[in-house]
Amino acid sequence: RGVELDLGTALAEQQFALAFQPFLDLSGNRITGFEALLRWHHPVRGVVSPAAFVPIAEETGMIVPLGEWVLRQACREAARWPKAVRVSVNLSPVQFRGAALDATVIAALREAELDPHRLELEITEGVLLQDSEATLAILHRLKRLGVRIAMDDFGTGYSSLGYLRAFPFDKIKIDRAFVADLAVRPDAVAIVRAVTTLADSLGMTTTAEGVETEEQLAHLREAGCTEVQGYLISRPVPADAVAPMLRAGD
Ligand code: G
Ligand code: G
Ligand code: NA
Ligand code: MN
Repeated sequence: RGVELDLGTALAEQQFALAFQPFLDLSGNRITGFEALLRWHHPVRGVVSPAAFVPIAEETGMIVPLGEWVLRQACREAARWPKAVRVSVNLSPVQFRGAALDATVIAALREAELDPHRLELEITEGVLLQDSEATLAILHRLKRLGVRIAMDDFGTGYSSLGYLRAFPFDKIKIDRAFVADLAVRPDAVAIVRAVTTLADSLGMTTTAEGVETEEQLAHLREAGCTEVQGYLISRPVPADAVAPMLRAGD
């Protein structure tokens, strides 16, 4: 398996980079943060999407050192931004096994001297499906530091309402499948409204992902969505494009 071997050398040879995609707050029309998205600049294959290598990194355990690199790099980048907006990092369920995750997060924050309130961790339902006692303990320790927790890809898979009550989420990311349907299916509008209402009553905010058209944006505004993210606002950009974007917002 070429990719397996490659991942180790790729880390050592610094072939990974982060791209950043902004969140736009709909009440103030301001950029309130960026999601860090991992990119592998392979010397032969070119840019490889995480969809192609994260599953393999999860199987081999490489996701642990790789995920640690992502956390440290995201915190370091964010500490240099001209505005104190949030940075959001995707976590794999595998990173929650072994309970060292909170120590890794604390070390990344300290090393970068980043305010913990500026870090947000995006977790998927896979995290909730495994040992929930241990996972909850880790999430609560992170929350006590001031780190924010977001539920990613909400509405796909088996996401249950019970999870929303049991886990300390600050934000729900509405999966792009619902956003894509907004202009074509009335039930998608109803679902998005229901999710924003539910989030509101639980004290959580909502972010709609994959927003590509003005029509989708109009529906999301009307539904009371807190933030949007997607190609309509900006594609993921290289790290050095973040500062100019933040300054342009003044
Ligand atoms: O950026 P892109 O659309 O190619 O991302 C594809 C998938 O990879 C998405 O599900 C995204 O959440 C995931 N992903 C991107 N960056 C990271 C990362 O740093 N860690 C993990 N675990 N997943 C990531
Ligand atoms: O699973 P997660 O939500 O983390 O996935 C993030 C991925 O979604 C990134 O790979 C990013 O490139 C992709 N993405 C971001 N905005 C859009 C969009 O407007 N449309 C589509 N189709 N994909 C998007
Ligand atoms: Na995400
Ligand atoms: Mn998502």
